Amino acid sequence: MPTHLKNKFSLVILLLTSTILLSACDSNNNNDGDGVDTTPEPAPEPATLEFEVSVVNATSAQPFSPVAVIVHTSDYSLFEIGEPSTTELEVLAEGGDNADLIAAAEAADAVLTTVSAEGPTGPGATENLSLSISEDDLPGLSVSVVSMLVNSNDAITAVRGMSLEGMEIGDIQTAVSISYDTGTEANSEAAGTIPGPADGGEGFNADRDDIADIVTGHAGVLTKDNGLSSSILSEVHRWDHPVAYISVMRVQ
Ligand SMILES: [Ca+2]
Ligand SMILES: [Ca+2]
Repeated sequence: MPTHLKNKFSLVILLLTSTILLSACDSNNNNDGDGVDTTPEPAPEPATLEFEVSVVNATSAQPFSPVAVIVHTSDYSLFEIGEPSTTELEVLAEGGDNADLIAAAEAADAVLTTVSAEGPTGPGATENLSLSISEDDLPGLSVSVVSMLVNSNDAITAVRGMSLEGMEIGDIQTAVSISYDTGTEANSEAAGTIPGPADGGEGFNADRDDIADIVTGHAGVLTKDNGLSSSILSEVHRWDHPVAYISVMRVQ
């Protein structure tokens, strides 16, 4: 081969070798040969959903004890109609203290989170409480809400298991909430037995002296103005209709 051709041939070999080496280097860039970088992206953080729970006290003279909100799956229930109350619900229903109920809920596998109002909610007032829930936890989740009518022996209002699934931003669900008798204390209305401002009497008592030791719809109160002379209550403490509006709105 003439010298000038030999030099040209060497140059071609050198260029080819360089191209192969560069190609080899490129294979470390995960472009699969199609120019698209396939390096795995870090998984996105799950979105945080925000809900607001509102409780409107629709009574004339029954302050609500600090509202308790529990977010849970279908394996949790505040109570069952016709079944005995738990002791922690009895404590709430007779004295307005939700600490035991919240603690028991927090210890349950089926409960994701709880929130408590910081104080009572007066007649005509509204309590608003915020909930933050990871989007990944939403499937199967419901919210339950409970509070005592404090000028009573053991009356509560509650919503049990309002589903959060499928709620879009701006969606609102509202329950017209009735009252329940927890069946853990006789409805004597007697002085010394009612913890609210109408009496300032006893709260929780472990005795169960009600007509039946089961949770039922509440029959309301009689009061001294309606013939029960031993009652510490007057007609303003009565109710014969639903006692609360309980709403859940998704805000984020
Ligand atoms: Ca009762
Ligand atoms: Ca009791």
